[in-house]
Amino acid sequence: MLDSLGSSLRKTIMKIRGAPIVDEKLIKELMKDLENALLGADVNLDLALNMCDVVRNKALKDNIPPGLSRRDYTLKVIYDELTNLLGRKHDPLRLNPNEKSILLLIGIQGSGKTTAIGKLANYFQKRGFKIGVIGGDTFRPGALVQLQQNLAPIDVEVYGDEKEKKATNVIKKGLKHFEGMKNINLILIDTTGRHKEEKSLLKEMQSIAKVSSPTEIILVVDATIGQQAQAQADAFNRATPLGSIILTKLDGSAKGGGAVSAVSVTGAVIRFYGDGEKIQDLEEFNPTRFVGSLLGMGDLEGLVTKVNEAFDEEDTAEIRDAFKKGKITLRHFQKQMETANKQSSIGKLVSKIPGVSSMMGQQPNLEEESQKGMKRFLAICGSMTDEELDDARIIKGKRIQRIARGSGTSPQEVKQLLKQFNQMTKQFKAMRKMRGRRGGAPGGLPPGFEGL
Ligand SMILES: Nc1nc2c(ncn2[C@@H]2O[C@H](COP(=O)(O)OP(=O)(O)OP(=O)(O)O)[C@@H](O)[C@H]2O)c(=O)[nH]1
Ligand SMILES: [Mg+2]
Repeated sequence: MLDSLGSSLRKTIMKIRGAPIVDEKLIKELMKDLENALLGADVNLDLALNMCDVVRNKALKDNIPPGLSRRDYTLKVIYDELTNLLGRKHDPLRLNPNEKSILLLIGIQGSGKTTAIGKLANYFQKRGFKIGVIGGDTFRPGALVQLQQNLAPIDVEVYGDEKEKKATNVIKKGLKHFEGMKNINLILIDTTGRHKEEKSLLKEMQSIAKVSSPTEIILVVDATIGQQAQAQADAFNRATPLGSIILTKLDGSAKGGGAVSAVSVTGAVIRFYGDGEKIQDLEEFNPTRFVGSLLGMGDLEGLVTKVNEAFDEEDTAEIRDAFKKGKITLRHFQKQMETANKQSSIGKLVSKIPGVSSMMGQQPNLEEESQKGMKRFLAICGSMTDEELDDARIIKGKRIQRIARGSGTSPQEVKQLLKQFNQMTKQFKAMRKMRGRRGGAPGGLPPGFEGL
């Protein structure tokens, strides 16, 4: 997968590892290699240059915690920035097995729709779903036979009607056919590959979506087109903000890096990628894992953990110090949340923080709600200036409006967060006083605040 990009990136990593010292000269040289690797994979010039600038600046200018080498830190920065470039978050497709889900696949001619139907059927069958497939491609002769052949190995029923020439009619009939089957809980709809460009494709998509009410519309994009994938993803995003993307043919594409970064820059969600013609050649798209495999992560993984821990320790020391002085700010909370966000059992962690679960407008122990609340909290803090994070008292009037706009929340939500932050700092101060009197360890302090 993405062999040439992977191997040139790995060469850059080896160079850093083998260099006697990591200085400005070496970093400059490495950034040239990195730039060439990215441009060679058809990553957009501005994106590639911007990423190299960020790496250069961080590698040379950031303060590195004691005990960590500039070499290790530089490697970690490259890993982080590549992950940013290739997709910020892992957003897997989770379907409710207790409902009948419908996935509608669309895409221009030859993008890999029919193959992807087989792959998705296999993927979800392995996860316990009972699947029905509708052959909505009424255009290409033999389309139905191809679909049936694709699905034969996994014993999935395909509904089709070769006499029917109107796609919407076949789909309506197919849905009716599966409607009566109580055990079917996932219907996959293949569509016609008549379209060579986005406009006519999106028009057809809208008419099919009208008759099928899909749970999700998935645009299938051929990764061999490299950064041209951006135009498709953009047009699709505008037409259906709730859709997602499958990138295909990443195995055979020298331009795969360009396609992945181009789609990622549009903010579209990439759910899966195809890396072969066979039914099992489908992978969930997880940016960190994806970059990990590009870099030959095995040995980098330990390094990433080490660097994260070094920074977390520094943050914790700073927060401990602030607590001792009774000067907790929103910035400290932001840091703690970011750390908690990286960990897996967020719900449990968050519910341990006194006042935080209510601060984020949620029921304790509801993991999904916690994540939403945490995201909202981080979005609000992310729209504050340094000055505001350091002193929440100045956040009033116009500042509240600006923060709400910047974070996609309402002024009420910002006010709510501020109000609860105030209550929480009071609670902390009270705890500090009590400890001062009793001299014992407090119970129920948040993660990172224990042992203060
Ligand atoms: N190497 C590789 N080939 C793929 C992948 N996905 C699809 N293909 C191949 O791409 C070609 C087109 O795939 P189809 O699934 O028929 O594409 P389609 O979008 O249904 O095509 P139309 O219905 O004609 O629009 C076939 O030869 C597939 O085997 C992939 O991930 N890797
Ligand atoms: Mg097809």
